[in-house]
Amino acid sequence: MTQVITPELRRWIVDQVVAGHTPETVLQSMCTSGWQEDVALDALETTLAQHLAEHGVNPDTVAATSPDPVLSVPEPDLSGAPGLIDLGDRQVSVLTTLARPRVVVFGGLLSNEECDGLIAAARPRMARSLTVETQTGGEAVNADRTSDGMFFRRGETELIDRIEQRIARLVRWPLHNGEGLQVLNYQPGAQYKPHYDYFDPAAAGTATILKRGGQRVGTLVMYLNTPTQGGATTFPDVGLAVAAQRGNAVFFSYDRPHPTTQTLHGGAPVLAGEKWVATKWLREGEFV
Ligand code: PD2
Ligand code: ZN
Repeated sequence: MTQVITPELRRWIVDQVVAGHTPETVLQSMCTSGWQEDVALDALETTLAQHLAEHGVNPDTVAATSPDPVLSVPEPDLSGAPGLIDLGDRQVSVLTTLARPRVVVFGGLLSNEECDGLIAAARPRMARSLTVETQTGGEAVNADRTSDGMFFRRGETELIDRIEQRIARLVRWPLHNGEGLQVLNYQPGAQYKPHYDYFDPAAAGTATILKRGGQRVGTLVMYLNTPTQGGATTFPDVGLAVAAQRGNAVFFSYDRPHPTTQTLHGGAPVLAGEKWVATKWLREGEFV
């Protein structure tokens, strides 16, 4: 009997693994439901390799990392399900929370003046975005990110220092574990294809990158303007889209550098108007 690998089967396999089931368990389920073991194994391997390649992940990552939680992560204090969090200099609203992937959407993290101040300071320094290149440990232009970008140094200006201190209080994570703020500008048509923000443990350049503060364990994307159309931050594994609204922010954390965190995310194409964001990446240890 020939067994056909349908698109539905592929989707089911990916869903099982993304939900945290090991490939061995998925194989067992397939065999229990009548698949020949060698055909099932082939379908599983082909499907997962294809899925990982589509998302730019080295398949060795899956074998190289443990399924157990390994890292502590930043986390806002949401005990008592507050509608507002008082950060001393500003009250921030909690708009949406999701347990897995861990996602929290905040309202009013930045004032309009702070958003405009960041854009004005970043604008003269914008250049085609580079991403950290895990193959080499350096930086490279990435075709998956069609925005322009720049980095501020941590504490570079009074405005940046104030915002960084506020973020540290919001997610209860040391200021010194944060990378410098990155500002991105997307023109119509620009996007950031789905990716993971952690560094691929199996990539050759990762050891070098990790010397500066360890893994990334959390991301805060702050929206500095409201695009006319498009530009949401999307989480394809769970079908979530966070609208870009000036002053709001989306936070997500990842307790291991692994796709089971379901933190695959992207910036949807801007359809009309432009989009400005500032991203704060949080490391395990002090970022130097
Ligand atoms: O601009 C965004 O929405 C976005 C999406 C995905 C930003 C990032 N990733 C990032 O800065 O890592
Ligand atoms: Zn990202």
